[in-house]
Amino acid sequence: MRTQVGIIGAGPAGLLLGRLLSLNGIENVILERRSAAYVLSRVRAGVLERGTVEALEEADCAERLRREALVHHGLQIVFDNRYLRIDLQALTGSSVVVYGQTEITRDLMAARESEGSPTFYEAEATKIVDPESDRPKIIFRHADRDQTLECDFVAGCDGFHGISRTAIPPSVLRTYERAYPFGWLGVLADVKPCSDELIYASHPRGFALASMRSPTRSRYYIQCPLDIQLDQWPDERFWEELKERLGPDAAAHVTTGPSIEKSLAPIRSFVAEPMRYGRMFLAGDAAHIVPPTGAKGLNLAAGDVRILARALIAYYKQGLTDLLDAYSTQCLTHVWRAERFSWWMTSFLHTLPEADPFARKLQEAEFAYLARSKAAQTALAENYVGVRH
Ligand code: FAS
Ligand code: PHB
Repeated sequence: MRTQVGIIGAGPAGLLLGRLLSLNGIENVILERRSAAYVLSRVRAGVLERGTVEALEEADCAERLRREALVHHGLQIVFDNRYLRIDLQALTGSSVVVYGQTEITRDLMAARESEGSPTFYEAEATKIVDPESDRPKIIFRHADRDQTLECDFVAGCDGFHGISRTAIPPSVLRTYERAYPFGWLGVLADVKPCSDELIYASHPRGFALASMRSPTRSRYYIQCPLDIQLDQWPDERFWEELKERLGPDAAAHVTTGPSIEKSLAPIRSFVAEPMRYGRMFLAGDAAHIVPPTGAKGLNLAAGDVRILARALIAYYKQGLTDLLDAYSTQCLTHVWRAERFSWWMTSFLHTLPEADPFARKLQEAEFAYLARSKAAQTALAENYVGVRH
């Protein structure tokens, strides 16, 4: 089997890249180890930067988003029950939209289906052969057979647990990591959100986040130890803990109800450099992970893909290689900016399990400075709404 660009992974990065390439007449094949239903069952990101919306517009996949997405001009920070609104629109002239990653995946899958480009589900890539040659190959297992996809380029869009990074020799690959001593317990419920805007809450018992997917569907998270068992967290216990941490004003507006999804996510910062090796390019979580506190993960993936799609289009349409050569450096500038912001938001708002009093006093000082400084609020707002790629 042969194509121009072999894409490993049908998450947002792989699907968006495939769409942008197909719209520009560049053949591509997507290999996804899971079923489409499984990919759609994962509940992940919720907040889109303007750049991500632009990418979906470019991909001609934003029609439903335009209809259903919620535009948010601000967000709330609650610190020990003290409320502070960050006016994103007034401080940056920009806003963010709330539209679930699941819906983006659904829209991109539907577009790919209608354009007829090949996607192999339950097809696990097991090896990338000769990534530094001009004829790299992807070995994959599908329908109980080992098969080979020959291509001009390989896009490793296979997430944190994918295989693409292993195609970079250990002598070349550099990784940077910080694991946090807590996770996020997330709940999705068909109940009215407690607020029109997101609430990021820091409480001595831990962090909490009130988000949403629509005016009738809420998405909530609480910081939790990494070793919890989901069956120790029945809905009632989750709702009580959430309300305690959000503070009395927000808690008074929390509508409880049965969870339709409940999951634990580990929190980590991770970057792999370089994001290119020969004709293999890493994009999205395959190259970097950020704590979801800054709502950057999906947006970084979209940013990588916009840059990679432009580079591949320039190669095939004009024979240019300069954008391909600049890909890793250009992406990593945005990646490290998002890593810093996500680390700062996480350190500011989460309680460390063995937090000493000094650490909590520093967080209190951070909040006090944010509350009185337009410059500090602007810095937060600029990073939250993100940069154009
Ligand atoms: P993905 O991981 O989404 O997709 C990679 C795909 O590759 C998967 O479908 C996988 O099955 C496939 N794959 C892996 N190995 C393969 C192989 N060998 N062969 C073929 N296919 C293979 N971001 C936010 O902004 N906000 C959030 O709240 C948030 N919450 C998250 C919660 C969890 C539990 C996780 C894991 C991530 C969360 N993220 C969040 C980050 C998330 O949204 C990612 O940034 C986003 O999914 C990145 O998309 P991809 O890079 O496409 O990676
Ligand atoms: C979500 O809605 O899932 C969400 C929103 C903002 C974040 C993290 C997750 O920072």
